[in-house]
Amino acid sequence: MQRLQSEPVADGQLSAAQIAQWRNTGRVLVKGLLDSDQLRALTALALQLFPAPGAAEAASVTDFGSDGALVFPSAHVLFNDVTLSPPLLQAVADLLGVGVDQIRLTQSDLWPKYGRALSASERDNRDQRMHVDYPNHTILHPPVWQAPEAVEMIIYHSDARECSGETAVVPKLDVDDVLYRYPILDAPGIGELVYVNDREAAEAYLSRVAPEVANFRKQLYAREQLVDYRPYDVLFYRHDTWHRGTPIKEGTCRLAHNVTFRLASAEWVSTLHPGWAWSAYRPSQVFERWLAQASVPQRTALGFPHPGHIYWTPATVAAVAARYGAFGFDPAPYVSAMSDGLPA
Ligand SMILES: O=C(O)CCC(=O)C(=O)O
Ligand SMILES: [Fe+2]
Repeated sequence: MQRLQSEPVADGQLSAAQIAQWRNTGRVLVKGLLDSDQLRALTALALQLFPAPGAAEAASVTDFGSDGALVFPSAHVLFNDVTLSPPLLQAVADLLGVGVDQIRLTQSDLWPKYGRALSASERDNRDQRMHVDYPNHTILHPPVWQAPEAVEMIIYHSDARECSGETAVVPKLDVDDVLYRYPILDAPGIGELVYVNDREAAEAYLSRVAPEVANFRKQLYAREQLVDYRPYDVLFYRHDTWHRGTPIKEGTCRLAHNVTFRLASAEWVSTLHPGWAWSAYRPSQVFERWLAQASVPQRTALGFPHPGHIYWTPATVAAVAARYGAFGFDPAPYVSAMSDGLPA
């Protein structure tokens, strides 16, 4: 099977060719984008937080995510910093062809996937059915291919040579690629088809209830490529990219960090974690502190109004500064671009 290898970024940024690859084929795998010292520290933290392979608790983890253990915003500031690191924000903006102030975070979850010999149920993610991610990220359907509204990524913290479990992706070959017929309905969990995660169970179900769909999907599996990831490679993909998770080698654990951003205008793309404000009131006040010290683009990516936004008036600047001033919030960027708050 074809393996997709990472390509270095140029000067800390995605190259024009890498951007075009994402826009045209639906995926690009890059290396060298993120700060590896910061990521190594995050790997160490994740290894402390999650059960070791073989531990009793590991055996019961059969689906996506860390169950809140490492999601944004985290008490572990390092995790927040990686989620909204400047090269990552810039890469997302470059892929979508917009300014950094036009992107919004909707997902950040770092999670362990453990190797197991058998799938535990139809909902097990051990050997996933081919799918696209849009059904549980947006309440609509992705727009036409040429107008993407979101960027998904996986930052790998493990090595495919040790744990296998490569994400499989189906590149879009050209504008008329039949495997990318629109709308995208050929997967369990869309329309009347019920959600099944396990590949064998899903394909058996589809052969029974929707043989044409099952037949179509054979071509998807035939064309999949395996993402030959190394630590800190980043796979950028989309809500309309065909892909799936494959089995992790028994006795090992793969750490992967899924991060998603949408266009500010695409309000129908859901934030998958509790709303950011829900993290205030923690005794550590870690969210308030993080927000106060974040950069302007980092705050904007959470929906905090950008300097010059009509929200900012002398009254609101003073009020927000009063709320966050104790944590070091500097209102200067919002003051200098302020509207006077009076009707024109
Ligand atoms: O684990 C992977 O490599 C992919 C996971 C995935 O696609 C999903 O859970 O939606
Ligand atoms: Fe997925």
